[in-house]
Amino acid sequence: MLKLQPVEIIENINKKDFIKKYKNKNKPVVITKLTKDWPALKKWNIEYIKTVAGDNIVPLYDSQPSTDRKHQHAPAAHMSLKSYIHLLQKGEKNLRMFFYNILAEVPQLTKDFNYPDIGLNLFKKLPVLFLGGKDARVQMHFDIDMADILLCHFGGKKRIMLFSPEQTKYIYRVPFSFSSLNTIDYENPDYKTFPALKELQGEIVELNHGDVIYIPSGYWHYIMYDDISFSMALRAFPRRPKAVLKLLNNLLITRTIDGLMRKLIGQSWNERNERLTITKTHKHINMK
Ligand SMILES: O=C(O)CCC(=O)C(=O)O
Repeated sequence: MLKLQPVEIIENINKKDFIKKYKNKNKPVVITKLTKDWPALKKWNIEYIKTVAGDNIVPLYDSQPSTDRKHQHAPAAHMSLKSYIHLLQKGEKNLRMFFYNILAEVPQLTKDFNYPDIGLNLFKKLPVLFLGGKDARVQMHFDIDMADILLCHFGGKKRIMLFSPEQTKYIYRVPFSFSSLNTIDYENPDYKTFPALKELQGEIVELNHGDVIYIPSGYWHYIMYDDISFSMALRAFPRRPKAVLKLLNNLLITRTIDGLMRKLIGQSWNERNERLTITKTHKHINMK
């Protein structure tokens, strides 16, 4: 097993303490009562989502690594939300709804929650929804926009592993991507093939209906769905110059180069990056 500490869990917190204890320290925390006054706490379950948005055609993503010239973030399928939910209820676990824009696609849901005043400058135009089936997995990644995230969870259980940006050197980050090597099983790490994982130190927590987790900017996360469930992410874009530069670099340079190289040389670009992932990561442990 990886070295994982429990994420701190609190009931509630005021703005001043949140900024001091968590935001300024880039420290994740789960807040269990932040949603206590939201209509969503009573209303939001999978059947309700089906009622309000069942006819919407939604893009679905799988966890397959992108190969050849396929873009890293291309959807694997499209179907109506009610057909998708039906698939999930029959045991589908590979297809997930990812970054679905609530304001644009299901504005009715915006009446069911508010933007907590806890010291994050939350961007009100981009509440997004993530939905997946029991046993779905979200690959280890960090968010390209370097946002501070409040992930508000509903409908069942999900577990999250978190790793700070300082742990990047042990995580097998694939160059020109925002994720780690897809062949790694973080739940049953193969230390022989991936010895740097022995050095990796992170945190883990289980989220239940109504819980909110604060994921600081640049944090790696790996998600395990234990039930059919969904989360809404509220995000605050970075303001500190270092994080803004990272965001611009991710969006304008890293992503552009990756897209161009995939188009130009296809699969050999992916293979080159996978090889580099191993050599670069193993340099860190050999230097110790
Ligand atoms: O909960 C999920 O399915 C994914 C959430 C996530 O990866 C994110 O907010 O960046």
